[in-house]
Amino acid sequence: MASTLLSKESLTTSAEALPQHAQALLTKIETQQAKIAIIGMGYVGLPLAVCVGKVGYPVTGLDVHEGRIAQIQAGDSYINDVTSEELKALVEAGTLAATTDAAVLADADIVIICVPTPLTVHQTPDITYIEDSARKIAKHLRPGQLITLESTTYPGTTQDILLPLMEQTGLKLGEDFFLAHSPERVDPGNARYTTHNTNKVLGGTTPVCTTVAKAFYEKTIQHIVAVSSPGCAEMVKVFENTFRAVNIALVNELALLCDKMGLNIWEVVEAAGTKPFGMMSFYPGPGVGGHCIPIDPFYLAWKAREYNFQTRFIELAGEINRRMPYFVREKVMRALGKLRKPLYGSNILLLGMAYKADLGDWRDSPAVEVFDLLQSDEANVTYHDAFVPEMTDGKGNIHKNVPLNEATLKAADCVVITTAHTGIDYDWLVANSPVVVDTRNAAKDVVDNRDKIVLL
Ligand code: SAJ
Repeated sequence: MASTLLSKESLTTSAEALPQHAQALLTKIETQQAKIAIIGMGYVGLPLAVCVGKVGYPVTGLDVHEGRIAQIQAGDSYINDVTSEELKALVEAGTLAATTDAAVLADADIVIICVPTPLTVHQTPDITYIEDSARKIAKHLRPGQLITLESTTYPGTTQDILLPLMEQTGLKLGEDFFLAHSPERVDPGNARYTTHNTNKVLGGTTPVCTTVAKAFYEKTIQHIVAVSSPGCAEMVKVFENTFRAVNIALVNELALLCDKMGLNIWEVVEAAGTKPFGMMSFYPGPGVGGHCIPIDPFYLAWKAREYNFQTRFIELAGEINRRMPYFVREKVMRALGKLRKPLYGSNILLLGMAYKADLGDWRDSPAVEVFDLLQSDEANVTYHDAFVPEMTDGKGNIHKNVPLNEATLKAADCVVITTAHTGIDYDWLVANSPVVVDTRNAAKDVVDNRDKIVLL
């Protein structure tokens, strides 16, 4: 596979300069004898395990959830981007195994950390999963091992948190063990860009570490981009997602302004998108969900405060994006008002609970926040999402997916499109609904009954 070297000093000059354990590990990598362990069998770790297994490396998935381990062992995929067929084939071939037992780390030549990095209730980084994984690795650390952190985190995590835990074992960085950061770039549900063909950034804590990490990742992923340090690699990832969060917030702010000016933000964005250069299209919505965009920028904002630096773009973007569910509630109130109906006691059907189209992940979804807000105004709220059989609202109450049919539409005083799932007949939906608040412009191709559609 190919690779780009963005910094000449990031690699050693030649093979003979490599310490013995590095040379031994390179040989295992080249001959596909290297045993891989991946900690965290989620939407990053499981696709990576399958990708690595397909190349021919023996790979063991490690997770704390017994149920996930059982599903992997049964060849039953719980991740959209991994088919049960490909998973089962690797398990039955003995290439891919799964366990909750961290003792397997002692036998691994390469350990990859793919655990969640959420925020605490106070919007500060929660790296307890990374620290827990690092302690398990350190406990079993032996000469000849490469450790790479893929979880998205603030610049400095690999250098300041992982490295000391490994060095406490007495083993020497760059001689006995090798450490790098290589941020995951998984886009759940994206059939075009997969783990295998998405360019992969990596930065080793020493040039030897980069050399070893690059040798492995090149075997698995089409294109590697080597940078000068793990801190640079960590910053690359949070920059990518901050770029996205800020631009989504910009278009959300313009949606709020266009609402006041009587302009159609969707028309504005579509027309601006015809500019063939210097423009990138983002779309307004009911808020920003998922485990990346609403979270990653705040890892950077938190770290920046250590340098007495206020990341105002990040704070403002977060403020605007968090405001959008409230704007949706206002649009629903105004739509009902036109029908002389109060929000109180009205029947509201939300169409879509997932945080983005055509997948079932509803955690951190803005649709849940819209659901909670409308419930708090004592509307009778139900939802339909074929990808989400049930969900838990902000108060911990469980709600089941209701069928989407003429009866449920007729029973509704207002339908709110919160996720733009494909496969829905929006012409039929609008024709059979009293009014539709469309927060995603999902019904953009509907011609008849346009007067029933209220756009964000
Ligand atoms: N959203 C908008 N307007 C937009 C784009 C997204 O409101 O123009 C909303 C989505 O509805 C969703 C949230 O933002 O609620 C996040 O959407 P996303 O498309 O960014 O999807 P994610 O969260 O799955 O982001 C992943 C990220 N991948 C990694 O972190 C490796 C992100 O970096 C990718 O850019 C993104 O997929 C992608 O491009 O789809």
